[in-house]
Amino acid sequence: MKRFSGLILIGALAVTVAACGGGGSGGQGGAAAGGGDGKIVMGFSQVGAESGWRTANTKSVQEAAAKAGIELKFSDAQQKQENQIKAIRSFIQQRVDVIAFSPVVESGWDPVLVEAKNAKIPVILTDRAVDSKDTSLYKTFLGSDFVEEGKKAGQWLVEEYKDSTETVNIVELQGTTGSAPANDRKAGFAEVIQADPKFKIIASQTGDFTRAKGKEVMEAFLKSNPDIDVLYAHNDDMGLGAIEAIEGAGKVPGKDIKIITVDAVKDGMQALADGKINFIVECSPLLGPQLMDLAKKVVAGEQVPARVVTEETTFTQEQAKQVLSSRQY
Ligand code: GYE
Repeated sequence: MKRFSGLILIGALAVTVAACGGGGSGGQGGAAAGGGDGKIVMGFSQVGAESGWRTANTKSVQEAAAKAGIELKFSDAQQKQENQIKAIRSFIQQRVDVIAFSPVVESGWDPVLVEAKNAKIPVILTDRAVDSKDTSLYKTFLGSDFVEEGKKAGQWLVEEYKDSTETVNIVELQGTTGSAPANDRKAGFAEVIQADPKFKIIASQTGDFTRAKGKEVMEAFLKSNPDIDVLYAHNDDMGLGAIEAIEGAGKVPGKDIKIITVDAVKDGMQALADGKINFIVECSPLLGPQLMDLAKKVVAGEQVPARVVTEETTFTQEQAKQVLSSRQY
């Protein structure tokens, strides 16, 4: 799928030479890997493996690439922006056909995106957005509407306490600091609950989207706040960690402290069906098939929509019981 250029010829020659020499490690660059067989080569920089959502997302991307006949160069950034920037630079050097990545935080991407643009390699944002003013730095953004997710969490809470006049003390476990889902889920939730002054966020801190950090921060919340009514966790994993902390403090999750989370991964849905979580806003990690479709179009030079939003729902405890066995992740 490469444009013709002297470089490609040299690349092809290099592969031939390597193959003749009995090398053929398969770890060559885009031109080499894609050389001859017309296969699209995608460089994908994943955030990490911080949550059940992320694991399901990685699986979806890998399976969809294999199914679509796209060669995937997968790189795990271990939640570090510098690792993602390094991976993207390496994809540019390897001259892959398309770069897709899920930016760990929103800011600070312009320089490396300009490098990709100058190298004429199209970029697709997957799952999370960047805050670059120049939207020509990427072709499209595929992922959820995180503000909407935060709003849905807030709307459930408003409904749940509609007959109560007492203060509702809320603690919030935020996702990774500076990430789009943390920023947006916080904003959407705040926007909805601020309409009624009885809702008070008495503590809000990051749990980095992990179970371990969710537990640790919830333990601290419980120590300094004896009167917590509600926990809003930006993902299931932090909520599940917090449940351990709540039980450890001798309280009953789902009853003494009501819990709202986002994602709807298996373990979260199980806890919801078991009555330990009260409400989950779904965020689908199954972005692989749509990503591969978009990649094919972008590489072929076709127009794609600037934004592709994933369709999602919400789950109550009753609904979780009904759908649990048929969940894919
Ligand atoms: O909600 C969380 C994960 O970016 C939507 O990242 C994703 C979020 C997801 O770690 O569990």
